[in-house]
Amino acid sequence: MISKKMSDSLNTHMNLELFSAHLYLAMSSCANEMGLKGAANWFFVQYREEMIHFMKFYTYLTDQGVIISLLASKAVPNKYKSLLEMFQKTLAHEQLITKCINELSEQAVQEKDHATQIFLQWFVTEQIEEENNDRDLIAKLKLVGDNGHGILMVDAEMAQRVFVAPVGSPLAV
Ligand code: OFO
Repeated sequence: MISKKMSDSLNTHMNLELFSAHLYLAMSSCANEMGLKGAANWFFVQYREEMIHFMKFYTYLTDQGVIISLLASKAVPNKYKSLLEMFQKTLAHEQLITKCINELSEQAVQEKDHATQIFLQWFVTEQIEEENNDRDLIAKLKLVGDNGHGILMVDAEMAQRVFVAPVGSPLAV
């Protein structure tokens, strides 16, 4: 049985995953408007991944008999100067998510909540990949700077990203 304190913390984080989805959907729209169709695709795939993360929390909580609370979502930024700025903001956001996941894991350990510890393990690993992807793209975008041809090459690479629903994921949105 999950404690009220633990389920409240997971519920709060579930809403943050939904915020992440909205953040990246808005970035997809911005990239599209900048003419960067590959980046628009990359952020749209990221949006779909965040919806899976959201649904993983939703399913875990409902499977534990918790009635979830959807909080009013905050407006997300939708103005960026460059693709580099978008990825710098993305990395900062993912570092925040990593910190939150680590705090949730710590709470689960303190409460000796083994089920929640196991549930969170997937996210601990996932966050390494999330941050690493962002750092790679930031490094490439810094290398090309303002060179339009270089940006289009990075954009073409981002067009290759394909959404793959994780095995056993609750919902492929
Ligand atoms: Fe759900 O990992 Fe990003 O936010």
